[in-house]
Amino acid sequence: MPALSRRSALILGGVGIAATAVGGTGFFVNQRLSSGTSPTTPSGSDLIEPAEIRSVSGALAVDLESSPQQVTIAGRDVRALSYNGGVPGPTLRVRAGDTLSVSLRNGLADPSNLHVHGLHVSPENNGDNMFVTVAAGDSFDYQYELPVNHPPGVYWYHPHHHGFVADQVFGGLYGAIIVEDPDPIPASRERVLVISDITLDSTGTIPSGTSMEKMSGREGDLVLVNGQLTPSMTARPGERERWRIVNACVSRYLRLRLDGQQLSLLGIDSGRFEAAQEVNEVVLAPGNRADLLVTGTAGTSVLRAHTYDRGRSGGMMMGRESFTAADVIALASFIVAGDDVATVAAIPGQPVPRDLRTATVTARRELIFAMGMGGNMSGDMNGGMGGGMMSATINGQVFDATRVDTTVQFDSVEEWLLTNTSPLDHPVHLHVWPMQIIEQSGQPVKNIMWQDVVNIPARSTVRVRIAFDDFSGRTVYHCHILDHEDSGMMGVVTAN
Ligand SMILES: [Cu+2]
Repeated sequence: MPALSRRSALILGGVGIAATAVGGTGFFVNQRLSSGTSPTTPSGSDLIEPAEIRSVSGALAVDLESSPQQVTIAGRDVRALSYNGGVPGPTLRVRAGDTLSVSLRNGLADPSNLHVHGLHVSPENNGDNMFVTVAAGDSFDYQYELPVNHPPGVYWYHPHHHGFVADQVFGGLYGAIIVEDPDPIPASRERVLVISDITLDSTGTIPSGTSMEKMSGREGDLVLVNGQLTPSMTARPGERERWRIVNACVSRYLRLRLDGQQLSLLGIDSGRFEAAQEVNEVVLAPGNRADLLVTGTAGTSVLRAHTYDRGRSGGMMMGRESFTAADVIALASFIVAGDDVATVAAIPGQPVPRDLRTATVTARRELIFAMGMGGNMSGDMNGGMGGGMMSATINGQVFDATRVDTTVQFDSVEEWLLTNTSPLDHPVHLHVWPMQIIEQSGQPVKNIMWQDVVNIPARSTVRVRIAFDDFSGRTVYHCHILDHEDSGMMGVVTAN
């Protein structure tokens, strides 16, 4: 099977081709477009990165305004939601020990707030406080003090007001946060790739999800990189690039491949590996991030999202029976040409990650993530899924901001068994404190794996350990399929 030429990659990434067979192994399906529409900009335009704002002398102060804006997405004029006029919002670059101050103005018609996803900062007061409501038209000043030993890596920000999260993120509200390395990792170029998905109707408006879409977790028709449809990147052979990848999709899992190129994974979320790992693919659940090194090999490669099976509905209510989509989606092209570049310097060794497998555990508990009929067909459930037909619960309960579900002892290590009884995967996110994955489906994990979004496959279990240190206070854990979170699959945890 011949390699995809740049031209065919552009065509495949473009419009109007429903499906093109590739080598008989399957179908390479073009991104779906809403019927009756066609983008005005050809794909393959250069990747544009979000504006960047860097901390200076230990401080970064930024004004963020969320508002409905006319923006260009996938080459079309679209009415979307935006931070500071862009989709994504600006990239915030900070260092361990910095103070990040964000003055959020909510220019939306609905309540909102801000979550700095993955940052190890206080959840109290004007920190990463999930109980803050910023009403339409109001402002709120957040201040985040990063510890001096804050892990470097890729983080992100997005709204987190219960009941509105999926709509606001799907609408375009997300941006990257980079915590720089104390010792730089040599790379010829750094790129921020915020991957999101979106659906546009014929008028360039983002439709609100149907109740069926919300039940399964909505997936947009278009998968974008920095708001662009199949942009292109160029490099020279031998160049080592550093890609900061964010999965900002509301529900879509990304099984990313860049065949033909050498990929080396520095870490996932705040979990930096002791040594970079050579990989063929990277799977990111909604909310996960990858810190990836790409060393250029001459030729054109296509960054693709391959199929990922996140389960089956098994129920008559679901819009789709299976989420094993046949589609392989082209996200971007990577064109490596020109003279070879001299080999770049070696990657400096990274600290040995903390390992809680030998820690003293003060408490063990189980969280059961379940979906099902709510047992109340009258439509007055708290779930907010419409019609009151579906429940998305943790330990049998939907979210209640006035209830504390889990009280942990500050400065202790706990072991949590995360159990998913439902036929769909749930990516579980705990704020403030990252989780070390120690067991998957009853099998011990050999490597030291730290993540802040941990996928619990359908009808499966994952065991994690958590060190509730550095910050006390009240925050949340929830499913990062944001439609599930909005429907109630979220709980409150207090460390004190
Ligand atoms: Cu879920």
